[in-house]
Amino acid sequence: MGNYFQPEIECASPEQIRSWQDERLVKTVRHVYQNVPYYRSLMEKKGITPEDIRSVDDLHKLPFLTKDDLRDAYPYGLLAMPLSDCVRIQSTSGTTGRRVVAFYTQHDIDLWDECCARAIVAAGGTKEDVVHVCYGYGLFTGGPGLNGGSHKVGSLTLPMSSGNTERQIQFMVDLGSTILCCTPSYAAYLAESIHERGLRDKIKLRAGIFGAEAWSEEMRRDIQDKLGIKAYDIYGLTEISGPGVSFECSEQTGMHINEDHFIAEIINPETGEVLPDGEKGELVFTSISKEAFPLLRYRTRDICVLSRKKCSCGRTHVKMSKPMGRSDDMLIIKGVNVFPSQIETVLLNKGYPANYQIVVTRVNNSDKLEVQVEMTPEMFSDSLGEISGREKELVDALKAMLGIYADVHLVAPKTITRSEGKAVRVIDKRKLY
Ligand code: DLL
Repeated sequence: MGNYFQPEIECASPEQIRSWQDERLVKTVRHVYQNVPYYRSLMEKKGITPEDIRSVDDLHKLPFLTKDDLRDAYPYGLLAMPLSDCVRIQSTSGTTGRRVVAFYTQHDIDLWDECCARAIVAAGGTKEDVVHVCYGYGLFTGGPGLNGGSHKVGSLTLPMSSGNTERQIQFMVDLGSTILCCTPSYAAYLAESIHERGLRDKIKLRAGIFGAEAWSEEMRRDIQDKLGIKAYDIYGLTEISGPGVSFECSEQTGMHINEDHFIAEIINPETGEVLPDGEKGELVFTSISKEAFPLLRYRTRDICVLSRKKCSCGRTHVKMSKPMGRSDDMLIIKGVNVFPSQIETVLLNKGYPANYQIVVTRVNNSDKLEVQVEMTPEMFSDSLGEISGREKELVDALKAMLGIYADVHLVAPKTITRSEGKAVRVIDKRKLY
């Protein structure tokens, strides 16, 4: 238990961070080469040995690793420690293809908890806080990660898991929760439910730590206003440990990556070329402190930008922007690249709640984009003429943003299914044809 703002690490000089990275990278490469035949053969195919990797400057020589590699190697093929030294597994949801399973030694769990503790402290958390965790527990990393971080900080931890909104709100009121941890879509749903019950004055929340899915600045503002809190972003992925790979500080302008544990690169997703800081591309991570499941140059598919601009919080670790979508989330509709986040920005800017669904179909060999959007109760009481005027206004705004026509349907409040975990925003029916 303790103060997990660690200035000697989080505010270290770039030279110091670089020297940790050099040393830990060399050690990790040796570790996987010796203990993971899958890695050894990938490196041999590229004609390199651990001796070729002497510092971060040599990182580009290593092969990339993709989710397909993880699926090929399922379940034990990338394990770098004896199974008897592992104490935990976590896993991705596995909605497409085989699940990915990540292994942890006790050292790996401690490191992960520490990363989450840093995130909680950056959101103003202390041992006086009541941390309400309603990310799912179990194989998903959200619940266990924030739970471990909260313990390290010494806060009172409510391991609520997801679901049962009635009980969530009851505990929030009764136990005086001060920090809420869940997906942004569930935070929006909780905010809506708290308002409906007239309980806004009975809750003591002052901060939220929201991640695991894309959310826009507009959605942040909406949640902050409705709950009267400051909402912080947190990012991570199961393969690299879970939440806490990066987190926001009070500046709210991007997430500091824990560079003493992870090296970040941005690459051109088409060519694999490494891009300079400030350019948009695919985020690639190399974990340099993990024992059981260290990954070298893992392609996340998340598209973002890195920034080394000085941060007012004093932390020196590089910041990543909010992911602007995943390269595999991008929809190609009528030949045009469409990110769901672009649609969300238009809707929230026009005053709609973040309850929407994007449906893509193919009619007569042509793609059709439909956007179903919930109205607020006030809009719902408008006349039919006014509602169709609103639909037309949204069609125009979406055309201006995307460059293509979208069929817009305004639907009654509460029609679109609420999510307790990651929201399902896109239904691409073309995959069924
Ligand atoms: O979502 C880990 C996590 C749990 C992060 C709780 C934050 C909070 P996975 O289920 O493996 O792990 O999904 C990882 O989710 O590659 C991103 O595409 C997306 N993602 C995670 N955090 C964010 C975020 C967890 N803050 C995938 N903003 C990642 C946008 C995010 N996308």
